[in-house]
Amino acid sequence: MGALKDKLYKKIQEHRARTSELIKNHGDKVIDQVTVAQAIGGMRGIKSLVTDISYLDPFEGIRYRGFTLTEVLEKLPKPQGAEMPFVEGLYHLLLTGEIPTLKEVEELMVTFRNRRVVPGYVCDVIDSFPSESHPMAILSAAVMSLQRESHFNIKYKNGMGKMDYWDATYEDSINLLAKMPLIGAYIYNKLYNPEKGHKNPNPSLDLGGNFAYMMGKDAPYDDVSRMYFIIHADHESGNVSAHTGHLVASSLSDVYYASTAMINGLAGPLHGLANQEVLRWLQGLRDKTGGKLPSEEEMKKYVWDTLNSGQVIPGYGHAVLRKTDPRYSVQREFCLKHMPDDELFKYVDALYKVVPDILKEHGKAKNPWPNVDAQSGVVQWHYGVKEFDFYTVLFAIGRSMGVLANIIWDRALGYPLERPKSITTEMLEEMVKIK
Ligand code: NMX
Ligand code: MLT
Repeated sequence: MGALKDKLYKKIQEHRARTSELIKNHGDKVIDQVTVAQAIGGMRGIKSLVTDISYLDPFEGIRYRGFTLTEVLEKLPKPQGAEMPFVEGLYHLLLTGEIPTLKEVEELMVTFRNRRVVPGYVCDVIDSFPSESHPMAILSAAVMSLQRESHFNIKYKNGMGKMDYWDATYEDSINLLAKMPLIGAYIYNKLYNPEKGHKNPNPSLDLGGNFAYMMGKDAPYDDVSRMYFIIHADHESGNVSAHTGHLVASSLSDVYYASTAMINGLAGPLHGLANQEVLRWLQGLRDKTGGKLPSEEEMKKYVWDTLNSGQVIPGYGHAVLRKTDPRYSVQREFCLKHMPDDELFKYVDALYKVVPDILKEHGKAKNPWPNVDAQSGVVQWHYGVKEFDFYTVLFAIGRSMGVLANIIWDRALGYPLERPKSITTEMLEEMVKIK
């Protein structure tokens, strides 16, 4: 076993006893109740999933393994001269709960590098898509095509024991994570950069640095990539992408099936696709004002027009958060440092001053504050990635880390097939005695 897998195995053994104790001696304890509104309303707020990879507090925002984003960015080892940490270090943290040493990160980097070759048939799948296809559809198909590489499936067919499921899943997860950024860059270059074409990976670079290199971008886009992958990695396990990945994997579908499902869930405009919607919406505002920064009144009108036409304000609101998303704040800090005069950043900043009050007055959204997507596309745009259909692919690369870490732990702890119970409307009416 490698050092990371050894460490993970020890953590798994310790943790199994805790889960067994909870089920065996406290299995009947009630931890939540379900209302009619929750059953009809997307199960919002029901405590019915257990994960230790991350936890989302409505007012504080995300903590990865107990660390806030600010702490994660401060404590994880960084490449020399970089502002943002190694993405590989985050995966170590998500899996084990421990901040890795530089040596541990370097070992994981070597493991990733050794496994990042993307088979030619994956490139053929990507190349076969018509150029107007959405990058998320291409990513989904590319990851799906890798399914034949699954170790889990081979071992399962050969009678692998349940206690070993996590091990084969770990191997699959490293193989997939190592390839995801390369697949993303390949899709970008094929769709938007065909004359420059595909670049081979640079073996001396870390995951974030190599992604920037393969996208054909100079510094600080390497730090932008590290920041982007890290802040999008996980948001506890109830969000659509993480939950979908977990649900599909619970039937013992391998990580390629589960990650494809995660990607498909992320591609909706109420979830990950909101980052491209924000840019589309901002462009609409810019077009309306002929390219000049709109006045406060013009902005307010644009926001109200959007709401009155029955659309949502992309990048605002959240199912759990009840304050400004710290992922928005991390990116805002980056913008203030690196691109304070960027035109679109000024739009985003100006909107922050008007949108929350309007959403409060509108009276529907429970959270009037911006989420991660309000800010993320603007950073990409500034560094020349202007094809906003591509932004959710970046989200998906980051999110794979959280989803895969969760699936490994699901299997290590023997979480069963997920299968909630549904009831009919008539049963509900009977329960509340409407009829
Ligand atoms: N603009 C306009 N209306 C909104 C917004 C918004 N940004 N956010 C919520 N609402 C409406 C929502 O559509 C619902 O209306 P109705 O009763 O007519 O169905 C009402 O307010 C209550 O919704 P909430 O309970 O506040 O939010 P919910 O948990 O259902 O949905 C989102 C959460 C994130 C789907 C919602 O806030 C939204 O649509 N935001 C805009 C899209 C977006 O930015 N998504 C990205 C979220 C983060 N991510 O990366 O996934
Ligand atoms: C996420 O990152 O998954 C989104 O903020 C959505 C969520 O947490 O529900």
